[in-house]
Amino acid sequence: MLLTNPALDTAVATEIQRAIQAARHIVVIVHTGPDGDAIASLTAVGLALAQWNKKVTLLCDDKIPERFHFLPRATQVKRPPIRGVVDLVIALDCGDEQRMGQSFISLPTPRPPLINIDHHATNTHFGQINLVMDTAVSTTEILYHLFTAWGVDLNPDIALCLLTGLITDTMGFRTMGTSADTLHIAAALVAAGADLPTVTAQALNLKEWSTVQLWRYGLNNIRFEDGLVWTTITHQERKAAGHNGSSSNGLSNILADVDEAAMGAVLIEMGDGNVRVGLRCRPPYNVGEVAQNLGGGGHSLAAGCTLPGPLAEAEKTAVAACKEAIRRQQK
Ligand SMILES: [Mn+2]
Repeated sequence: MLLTNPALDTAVATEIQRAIQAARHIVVIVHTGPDGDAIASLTAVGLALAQWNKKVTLLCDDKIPERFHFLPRATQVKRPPIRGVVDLVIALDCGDEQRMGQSFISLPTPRPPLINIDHHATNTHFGQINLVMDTAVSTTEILYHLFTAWGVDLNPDIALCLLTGLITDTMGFRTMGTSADTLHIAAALVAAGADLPTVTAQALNLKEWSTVQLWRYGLNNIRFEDGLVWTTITHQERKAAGHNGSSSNGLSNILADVDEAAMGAVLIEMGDGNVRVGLRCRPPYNVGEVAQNLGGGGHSLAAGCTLPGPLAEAEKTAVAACKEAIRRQQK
């Protein structure tokens, strides 16, 4: 069962195929702090281009977390800089050039032509060829349509990668964009040999010990007032947890899922003194607006911003903004 998506621009799909066929060495890049969709897109393209006997380098600034090592080729992902002549670059799951970090900056100059394949609505179309489909729930969904159009053999390894992107970006088919199409594609991938329980266990359920430690500190400081559940994590606590990055790794979702609450917020004090604020809510509330008013951005149900320290001041600002948004909605 193969599905064809009327939204796929077949002219662009052909243009990309020609560019790949003409290139000898192709570098494929995903964003810093790669998530399941990014890693799975990277390995899927690596496997597909191997079918065309291309020399491919998979590149990412950051280490691939161990729970994603079940994906074929995940342990072969290199970190910049790369050596040798590069004919073509493919960026996956990146809304803009900066998301690629050093992997892009350190490319040999003059820079090789760039193909941009992504599903973020805010994509800046930074490539020479751009395939941006914001109706796709994941970058691997776009790749599914591309591979089908190109006649790539959807073997169990490739199906496993594509399903992993679908599962991670929809949090197991639970997000708003999940449609009948999403489920049809997932069914096709399972039929092609992808093991759904493995993907769910590895990409969705497993978490690092440092994440649970971070949550421990966060849950210990938790507050609930006027519809807002929030918490703060100091830089010292973050360090003690062994946590890298600025994400709460899902804690903000847990807070926003408190039945009696309207919004959830996690404030993490970073090493430079700034405070990273992660905001989540359920309809009809809108944290996108709150984040935007505080100089950040995101979607209506998931957004974030960075506020200057100290932590107590940032907390006052963010909490007041969230409570105000809740009050306005409840009027
Ligand atoms: Mn994605």
